[in-house]
Amino acid sequence: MTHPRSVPPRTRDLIIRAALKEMDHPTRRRFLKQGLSLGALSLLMGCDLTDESGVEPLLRRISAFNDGVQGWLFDPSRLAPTFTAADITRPFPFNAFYTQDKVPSIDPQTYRLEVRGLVEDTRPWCLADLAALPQKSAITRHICIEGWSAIGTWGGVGLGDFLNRVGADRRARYVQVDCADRYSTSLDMASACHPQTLIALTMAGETLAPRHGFPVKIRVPTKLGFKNPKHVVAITVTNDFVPGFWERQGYNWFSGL
Ligand SMILES: Nc1nc2c(c(=O)[nH]1)N[C@H]1C(S)=C(S)[C@@H](COP(=O)(O)O)O[C@H]1N2
Ligand SMILES: [Mo]
Repeated sequence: MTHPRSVPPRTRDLIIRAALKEMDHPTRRRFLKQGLSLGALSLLMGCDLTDESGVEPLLRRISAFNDGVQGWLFDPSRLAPTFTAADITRPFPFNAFYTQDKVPSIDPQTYRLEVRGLVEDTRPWCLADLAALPQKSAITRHICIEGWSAIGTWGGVGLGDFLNRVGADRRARYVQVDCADRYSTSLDMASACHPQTLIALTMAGETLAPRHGFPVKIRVPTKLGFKNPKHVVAITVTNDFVPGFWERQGYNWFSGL
């Protein structure tokens, strides 16, 4: 049996802070009256915290939308589900903050992927050089916060492998991604280096279609669709947090699945 006290103090504080942030006023008053302990919190939430397996459901309940706790819960060795060719969604839906006729048109000859920030090698990458790196692919599900999901095959370079190759400082907090259509988002370093996260160059075995992010999309199957930036023009390794396009509209930054 694991007592709540076995949770490290720093994490305990994080959980309690996260919980306080999520609580409405009457709940917060009750929680404060019972004392700010993890035991009181589990009682209040109606969760059984008699063993370690209770911690996750508790955390999910109190702070499904809290970045700090989601980051702490993220298990880099846990894989997003993969599917078979028969599961693939055709046609694959399009989504962007604009309509399809506004999809940016990018010249593959002059295109360069910029690499900036806390990296040793800031040489920009042309498409041929990216295509010459070891490639991998997976059939995964894309889930859009707007209420649809679809299954597709994305192929490309492992983002973690790429970050190692350019000598990225893996202790940095964020991998900031900027796009040709002025969209942006950022990933926590653990998600960026997750084995399924790709610098995607292909979809369904073919060059990415313009509407699906030509020439480069970051495919992150462990996160919601809006954390999968298309038409990527720059990757920056940084400790500076920049809220992305949808994060500025109030979407949760971590947005893990
Ligand atoms: N550059 C860019 N990337 C983007 C977006 C966008 O508007 N611009 N929209 C995001 C959202 S909300 C979704 S659901 C997916 C949609 O990708 P798809 O058109 O390939 O289905 O792209 C994501 N990446
Ligand atoms: Mo989305």
